[in-house]
Amino acid sequence: MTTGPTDAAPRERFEADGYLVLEDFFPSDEAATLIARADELVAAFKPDEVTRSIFSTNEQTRTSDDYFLASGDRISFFFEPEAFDSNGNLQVPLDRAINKFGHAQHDLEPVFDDFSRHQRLADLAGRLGVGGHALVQSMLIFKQPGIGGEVSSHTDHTFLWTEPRSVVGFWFALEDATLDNGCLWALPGGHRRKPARRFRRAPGGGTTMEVLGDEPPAGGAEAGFVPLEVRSGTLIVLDGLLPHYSLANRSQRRRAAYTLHAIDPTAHYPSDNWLQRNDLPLRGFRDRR
Ligand SMILES: O=C(O)CCC(=O)C(=O)O
Repeated sequence: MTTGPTDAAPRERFEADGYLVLEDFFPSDEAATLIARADELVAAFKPDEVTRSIFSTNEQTRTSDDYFLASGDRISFFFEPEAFDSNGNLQVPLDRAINKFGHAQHDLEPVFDDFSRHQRLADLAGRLGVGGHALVQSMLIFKQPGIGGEVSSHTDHTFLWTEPRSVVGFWFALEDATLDNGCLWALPGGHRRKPARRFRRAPGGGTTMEVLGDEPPAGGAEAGFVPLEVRSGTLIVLDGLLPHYSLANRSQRRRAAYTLHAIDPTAHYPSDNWLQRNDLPLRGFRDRR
C-alpha cells in the first residue's frame, strides 16, 4: 500500500485529513474488467421517456423523479444534461451520453460484487476502523468527454444520513483523473465541520434539501480545496463529512470512476433518506456470495 507524502499510518492520515489517497490499490486488468462490464450494461440499456431522467449534478436541482427515487435496489441509468439538444433529442451516441449508473450494482452484478468485496478492500476497511460497515450504494460515474457534468461541493452524509453519522466513501479511479478531465477536489480537515445539509424525501413526494447550518464551502483552491489528480488503480477514501466536488470534463478524455458508500448497519437509517433498498439485504465487505 502506498503511504503517500507522510509516514503516518493510513488510519491516522484518514482521521487527520478526512481523506486518504492510495495509489496502485487495484490492478489495471480489474479496472478494464469493470469498464468492459459497464460498457455492456450501457449498450443493453434501452432508454425511454422515463429513463431519460436527467441526473443534474447540481445538488440543489438533483432530479427527484420516481425513477431516481426507485434506483436504490436497481441498476438505473442517468443522462448527462448536455447530452440533449434544446429539443430534447440526444446529440451524442448513447455510450457518450450516460452520466452514471447506480445504485446497487455491487449487489446485483457479479463483476461489481466481487470487486466490492475483494479481500484487499475488506482488510483496508478493517484498518480504517470501518470493517463492520455495510455497502449501501454504488455508482459508476463516467464523466464523459466534453460534456461530463460538474458535481458541486457536498458531503456524502448529506445524502446517506445515519444516526450516528457513519458513511464512508470509496472512490476507485478506473481511468486517470486530472485537472483537465474533472478530478476530485477535497477540503483537507473539512470533515470537522458540522453537517450543513440533509437531502431527503419530502412528505408530499419528491425530495428536499434541508438546511441545518452554515453554507457549505463552495470549493476552489482559495477556499483551501486541493485537487486529487490520480492514476487509474488509485483508491480515494472519503470521510462522510468531507466536502468534495469535481468540475465538468471539457477535455476529450473520459474519467470513469467506481464509487462505493458504506454505513454502519447498526446506526439508524431514516425512512425518509432518498435511497431506500426495500428488500435488498445489506451486505458487508466480507459477505461474499
Ligand atoms: O466522481 C465524481 O465526480 C464525484 C463523486 C462523488 O462526489 C461521490 O461519490 O460522492
